[in-house]
Amino acid sequence: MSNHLFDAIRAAASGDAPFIRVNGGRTWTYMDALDLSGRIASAMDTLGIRPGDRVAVQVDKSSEALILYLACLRSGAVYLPLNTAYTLAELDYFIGDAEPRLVVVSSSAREGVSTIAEPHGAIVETLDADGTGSLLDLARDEQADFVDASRTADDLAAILYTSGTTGRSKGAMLTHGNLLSNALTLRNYWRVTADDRLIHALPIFHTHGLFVATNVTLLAGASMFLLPKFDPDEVVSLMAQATLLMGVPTFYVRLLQSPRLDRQAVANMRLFISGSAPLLAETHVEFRKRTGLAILERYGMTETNMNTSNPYDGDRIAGTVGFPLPGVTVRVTDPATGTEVAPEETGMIEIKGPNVFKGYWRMAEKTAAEFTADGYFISGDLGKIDGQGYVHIVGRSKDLVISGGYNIYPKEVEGEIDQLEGVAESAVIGVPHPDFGEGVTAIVVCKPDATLDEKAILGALQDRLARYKQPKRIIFTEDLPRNTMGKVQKNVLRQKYADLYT
Ligand code: MCA
Ligand code: AMP
Repeated sequence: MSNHLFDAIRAAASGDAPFIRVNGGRTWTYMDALDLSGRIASAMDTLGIRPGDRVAVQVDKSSEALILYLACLRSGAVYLPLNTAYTLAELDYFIGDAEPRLVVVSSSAREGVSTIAEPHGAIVETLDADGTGSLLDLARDEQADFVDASRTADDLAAILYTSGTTGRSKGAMLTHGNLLSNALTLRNYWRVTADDRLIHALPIFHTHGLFVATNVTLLAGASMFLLPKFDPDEVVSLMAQATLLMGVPTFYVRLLQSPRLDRQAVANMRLFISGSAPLLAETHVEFRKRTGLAILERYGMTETNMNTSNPYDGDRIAGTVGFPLPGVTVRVTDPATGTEVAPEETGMIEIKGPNVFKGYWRMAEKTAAEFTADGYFISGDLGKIDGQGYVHIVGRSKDLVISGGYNIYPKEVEGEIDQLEGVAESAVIGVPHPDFGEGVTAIVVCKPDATLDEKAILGALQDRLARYKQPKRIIFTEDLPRNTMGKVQKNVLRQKYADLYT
């Protein structure tokens, strides 16, 4: 029997070598991770989890949480990580849609989540940030020598939800083949070896921290310093022992605010990688001036893993996302006609390759709508390929805000605001923000005689939307600018409020 992704992870693992280093705490060897993942997989088997069953996980970052991901791969379950910021109202949709057999949450959330999960027939177990919890209690009594489930390249390894531009969130189905092919490509492209030590400060419920950072580390037999969250001071301190950092642009903006960041601090570091949102050219330039090192920017999506990367050896050009990765085809087409445009011309970025997902969970029509007739995934990002072959992202055709590397779909926030008593309509936009890249901003039109203020609206959103989706500012206005078709002109609003946070 073979398990497509986990067999490769097992083959790269050297038993005594360190895998996870917890700052000021325990070091987990690869053997330790194999042992605990085997026990957890056995415990899930005892609970009745079978290959193909979804396991939803909303827990704080910990070594055990990463090992739970490995246990799911081994048991053939489909791993479904959820942002810890999601409210119960948001969780309700994901659990109803994905119908997980098991939901793992922190013990403080157990009661609330059980009321949602149990009516859907899910079992609820716990895992806390300190590595304790009912799932681990069950695992302790189990055997470590679990027989890994048979999984082919085409079988699902994970479902990651991405918010929908026009309504409900969509579960992107990622296969063992998608994850393994992309991780091997990145490992080779970025020259990651067993000698590398990654500073892992990203959340582990998204592609960046889960697949890019973790799978690449695993497939290189490398190790990681696992931090509970990003803390610039701690990251600068760790650089003396580390070789690699992967982060969103906000990491680099905040690192530059540290007077401790200089050439000496990065003397041991081999590579700084940025992605998930545009890295401002000025951040790239400033970082190079301070450290002597050029940040390597790459471009990816939940649906496709990583698509392009600046080169390891050649010029890493600020404001570009580099070249298509080996095996990945990137083209730019005219959105009106679908025909490929000439170099330097702007159009829709489309992607094809073994990295591209299998489709949206139980949404065959939405899936079909996002692929071209010849099998390219339509990214929703607007860009161009220059004469040297570097890909540039110049905008988005999808109505999306990216704040600190998290995606926020305005439609979802507008839907919540529009339901409030006294609101006539709203438009949610992203405008330049010095820390988060874009700041979520709501422009609200009130009904006559309504007495709403910023505080009242923000208060009402508190339990409805995850914190990062909540607007940083609410602006009241008499009416929204519209084009002749009656569509709100968000570009006009973005221009008008461009200096709000600067
Ligand atoms: C936290 N807050 C945020 C964000 N994060 N608000 C807007 N955008 C955010 N990203 C809220 C907090 O709840 C808090 O609210 C206030 O803003 C300030 O919090 P702070 O302590 O400064 O935040 P933090 O905890 O330091 O987090 C900032 C962060 C974090 C480190 C940038 O958001 C982060 O780790 N982002 C990474 C996201 C990521 O991994 N994206 C990859 C997606 P208050 O104080 O008012 O309560 S994968 C992807 O995009 C594709 C595939 C790709 O290419 O990688
Ligand atoms: P997600 O839905 O979280 O997978 O976010 C994917 C989106 O993030 C892409 O479609 C891009 O719009 C954006 N993105 C990711 N990496 C970059 C980058 N290096 N530069 C600009 N945008 C990026």
